[in-house]
Amino acid sequence: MSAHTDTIVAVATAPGRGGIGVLRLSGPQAGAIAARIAGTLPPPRQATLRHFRDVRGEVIDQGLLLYFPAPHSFTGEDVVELQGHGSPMALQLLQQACCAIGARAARPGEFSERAFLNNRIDLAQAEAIADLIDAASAQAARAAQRSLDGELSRRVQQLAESLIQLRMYVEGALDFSDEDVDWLGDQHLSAQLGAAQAQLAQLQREAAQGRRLREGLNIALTGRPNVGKSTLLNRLAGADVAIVTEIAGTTRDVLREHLNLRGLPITLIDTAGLRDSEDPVEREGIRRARLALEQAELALFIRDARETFSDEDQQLMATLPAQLPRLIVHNKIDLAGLPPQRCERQAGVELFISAVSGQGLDLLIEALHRFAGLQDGAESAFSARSRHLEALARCQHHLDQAAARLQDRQLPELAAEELRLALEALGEITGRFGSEDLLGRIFASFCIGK
Ligand SMILES: Nc1nc2c(ncn2[C@@H]2O[C@H](COP(=O)(O)OP(=O)(O)OP(=O)(O)O)[C@@H](O)[C@H]2O)c(=O)[nH]1
Ligand SMILES: [Mg+2]
Repeated sequence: MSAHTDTIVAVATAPGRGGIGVLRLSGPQAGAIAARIAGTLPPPRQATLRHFRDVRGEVIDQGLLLYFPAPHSFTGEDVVELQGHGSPMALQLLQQACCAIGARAARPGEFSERAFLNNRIDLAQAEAIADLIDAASAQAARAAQRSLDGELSRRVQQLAESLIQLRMYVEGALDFSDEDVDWLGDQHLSAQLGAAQAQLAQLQREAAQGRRLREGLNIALTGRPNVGKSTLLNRLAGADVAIVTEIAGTTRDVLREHLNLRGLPITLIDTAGLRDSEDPVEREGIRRARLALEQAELALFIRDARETFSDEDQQLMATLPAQLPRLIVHNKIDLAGLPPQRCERQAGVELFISAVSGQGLDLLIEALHRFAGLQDGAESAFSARSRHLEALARCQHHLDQAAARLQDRQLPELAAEELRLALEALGEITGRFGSEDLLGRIFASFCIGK
C-alpha cells in the first residue's frame, strides 16, 4: 500500500467560475483535515451537506462532503471531496484552510500518480486519463476511454503471456540441452514464435492508429509551383494563412497549420513548389521544403489537373523521400472541367479536386481518414502514445533477435535473454519496469488536481 505520509490537496475542477467547484484531498490526514473544516466526517461514500469553515471557524462555503476511506478510492488512499460552489475565491480559501491544517498543494498529476503507485491503475491507464481530458474529438475521447478501461493494457498483457510461454519453453530446453531431443528445432517452438510475432505486429498497427487519434498526422503539401498547394491549405484551414498568387514560386517559408479534419488531428505543412531555380531565396525555400518532407508521414503530391500526367511528374515524385507514402491530388478540376473523383491507379490513390470550388474535398478528407486507419464507422480500439509505440518497437527488436538466435540454434541462452528483454519492453507500457525518471515526466504533463 501507499508509502505516502503526506496529504495532498488540489482543486479538481477546471479553473474559473462555475456551478460547482470540487476540492480533493488524498492521504492519511484527509479525513482529519476534512473533519476540522466540516465539523464531522460523514459515513463513507455518502454525500452529506455541510458548512465548510476556515481555521478561525468562519464559514467559507457550503456544499457536499464525500469521504472515501482507503483503499476504496481513486488513489487507494483516504480521499475526501469537498463539493462547494465554483467560486475561484472560495476554493482558494478552502485550499488555504486545508494547507493551514496539514495538507500540501498537489503537484500536477499527483493524484493519478498515487493511484498508479497504489496499483489502482497501471501507467497506460493513467496516461489515458490525461488523454481523455485532452481529447479533441469524439473518436479520440472514446478511444481514450477504452484505454482507461484497460483495453491497451489487456492487449499488452496477452502478448506478454505468449512471450512468457516462449521463454519458459526455451529455458526448459536449456535445462535438457544434454539430451538427444532437439527442443529448439521443434516445430511447435517456431510456430509459437511466429504467432507471437504476428500478435505483436497486429498490436503495433492498432497502437499506431490509436496514437494518430491523439497526436495527429504530419501531412506535407508538395508539387511544382503554382499548382494550388497554398490554396488547399487555406481551404482546409478555413482561413487565409498562406499567401496565394498566380505567380509561380510564391511560397518560400514552411508553414504549419494544426487542423482537425472531422476528428482526425493533422498538421498540414505547406512548402515551396519544387523546381530548378536560380533565385537564392527560392532555392532556400526548396531546400526547406525537402527537409519538411523528410519529417512528414504522408505527402499530398498536388498537380494541375489540366496537364497530362507526364514523365516530368514521375521524375519529380521520384525525388520525394523513398519511404514517404503519397496521395496524388489533381487540383483545379473546375478549370479542367473534370468531376471530383477518387481512383486507385498503379501509382497509388489519386484524387481529383478543386481547392477553389471545394469539389472533391470530401473525398480527400475521407482518403486521409482511410490512410490514418479511421474508415467510416471503424474506430480505433484504444488510444496510444509514442511512448507505447517505442516500447513495442523495442519489444519487436528483441523478439526478432530471439528468433534469429533460435534459427541458427547457436547460444540459446542469448535467445532466452532476448525474450526477457522483449518482456521488459512490454512492461514499460503498463509501468512495471518504469524508471522514476519516466514516471516523473509522464505525470508532470498532467494538469493540477488530476
Ligand atoms: N480555378 C482554380 N484556381 C486555383 C485552384 N487552386 C489554386 N488556384 C490558383 O492557382 C494559383 C496558384 O495557387 P497557389 O495556391 O499559390 O499555388 P502554390 O502551389 O502554393 O504555388 P507556389 O507557392 O508558388 O508553389 C492562384 O492564382 C490560385 O488562385 C483551383 O482549384 N481552381
Ligand atoms: Mg504556395
